[in-house]
Amino acid sequence: MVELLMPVPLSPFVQETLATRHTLHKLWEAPDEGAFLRSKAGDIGAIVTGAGILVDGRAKAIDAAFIDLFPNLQLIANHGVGYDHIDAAHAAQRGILVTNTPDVLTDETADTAMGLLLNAVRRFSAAERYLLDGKWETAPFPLTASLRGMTLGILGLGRIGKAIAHRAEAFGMSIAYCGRHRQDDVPHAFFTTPRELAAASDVLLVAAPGGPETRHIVDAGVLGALGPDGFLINIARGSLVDEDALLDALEHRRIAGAGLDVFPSEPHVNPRFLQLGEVVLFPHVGSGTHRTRRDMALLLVENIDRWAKGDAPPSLVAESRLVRGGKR
Ligand code: 8YV
Repeated sequence: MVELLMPVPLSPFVQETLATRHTLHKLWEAPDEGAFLRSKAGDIGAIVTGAGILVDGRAKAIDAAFIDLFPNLQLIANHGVGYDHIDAAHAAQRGILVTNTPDVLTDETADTAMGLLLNAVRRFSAAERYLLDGKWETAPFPLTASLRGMTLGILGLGRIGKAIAHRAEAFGMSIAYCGRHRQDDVPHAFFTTPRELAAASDVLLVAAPGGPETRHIVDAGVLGALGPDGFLINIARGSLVDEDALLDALEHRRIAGAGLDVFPSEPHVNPRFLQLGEVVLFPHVGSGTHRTRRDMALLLVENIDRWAKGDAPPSLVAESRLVRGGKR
C-alpha cells in the first residue's frame, strides 16, 4: 500500500479503482488543506492529477512550490497527455517521475480536430442555428469555403498532429507542418517558423504541447500571415494562442474564422468570443468519450501500480526519462 494524494477530483472510476489498491487522500475533501498538508505531506509517495479541473473555482498547478511540500514524493501521475500544469523539469531535478496518458487519446482528439475544422470552414454550427432560427424559410444558407485543395498547416506534428494529417488527407487537403525539427520520414512540406507555416496554410491547426516555450507562438504576426481567408483551429492548450490578438483578428476580419476546443482560463471563455459568428467553440471535449476516458484512466492506474511495485511506469514523460533508473 502506498499513500496517494489527489489534489483535484478525477473521475469516480479513477477514484474508486485507486482507493481499492492504495491509500487515497482527496485533498479537496480536507476540511483544512493547510493542516492536512502539514500533517500528511511526509507520507505522500505519489500525486495523481489532471489538467483543467477546478477546486473552488481555481485550477491546481503542480508547480515547484507545491512539489517541494512533499519530501518523500516519487511520482506525479497525470490523467491526460498534456502536462503543462506540472513542473516536470523541477520534478526531474528532485528525482521525481512524471507520467502521462499518451496514445490512448490520439484518435479521439484527432476526430475532435476534424470536427472543429469541418465546422469552422463549412460553418455547420452556423447553418444549424440558421435553420433553428427559421431563416431557411426566407433564403438558403450562404455558400461557404471548401476543404478541397486547401493546405492544412499543423503546428506541432506529434502523434495527434499526424493522426489529424491522416484524416485531413482523406478530405482532400494538402499537409504542411512546423515543429522543433524537420522529420525525415514525413513527406509533408516543413516550415521553420509558425509565421511561414501560416503564410502557406489555409487552415492553421495548433497541436503542440503547452508550457512556457510555446506560450503565444500564435500571435498577431502569425494571424496576419494566415490572412483574411484563413482559419485557426486549436485543440492543444489555450496558452499557445495570444487570445487578444485572435479576438482582434476575428473582430476585424483579418482571418476568416476559428475553431477552439481550449481556452487560456477554461472553463471561463472570454465573452468577446460569444459575439462572433465565425467561431466554433467546444468545451474542451478533445478526449471526451466514455471509451477514451476509460482507457486514459486504465493507463493512469497502470502507471501508478507499476511504480508501486518498484517497476518503471510505462508512460514516463520526456523529462523523467533521464531520472536515474526510472524506478521506485
Ligand atoms: C483532458 C487533455 O482535458 O490529455 C489532455 O492533455 O487535454 C484532455 O484529454 C484532460 O486532460 C482530462 O483530465
